[in-house]
Amino acid sequence: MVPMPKKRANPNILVTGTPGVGKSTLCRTLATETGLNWLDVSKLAKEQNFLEEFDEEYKCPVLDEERLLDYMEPIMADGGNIVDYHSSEFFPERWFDVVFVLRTNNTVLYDRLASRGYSGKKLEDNISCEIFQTALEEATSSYSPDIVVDMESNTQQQLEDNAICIIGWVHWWRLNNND
Ligand code: DAT
Repeated sequence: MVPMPKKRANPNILVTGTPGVGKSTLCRTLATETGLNWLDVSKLAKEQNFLEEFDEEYKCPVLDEERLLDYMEPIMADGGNIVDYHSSEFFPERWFDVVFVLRTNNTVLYDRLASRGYSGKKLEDNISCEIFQTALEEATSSYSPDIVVDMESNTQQQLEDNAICIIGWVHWWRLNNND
């Protein structure tokens, strides 16, 4: 049964994009500046044991989406969360008030992922995803285009500008959604 939506005092935000585009770096600042709860889904899945068998081809564990969603449902119903994940299509559309998609220039992203220790197919696949704008397409096909915002995340200046923009949006949302 789909739970009834209830009025929330704080928004739920999704920050998505290819690994390495700067989601965690941005979310950390946003959580500090807004007091919203940063939910790093990869970390949560590890901590709560929502990872199933290991995918040898992609060299990563497979996520048990159903258990993850059940766990997140009451947290999201309360509002006030910044969800940080590289994929966006399996979350219920009703959870989010806004979706930010970070994007990074391919050569910049290549260097960031290489210095994180990515190599071979894993590195190439992530760069291809960024070239083909997979995260942006996934977000625009899963959520209303009105709430999907595309942001460049190549430089420190852009990181700061993006943070200021999102913090401003949170203030705006609070003003418009609280009596
Ligand atoms: P993600 O959470 O999307 O995987 P991250 O926040 O861990 O990415 O960032 C990856 C690396 O890139 C990290 O060393 C910080 C750096 N970085 C992130 N955003 C940046 C930006 N806009 N400009 C310069 N460096 C950035």
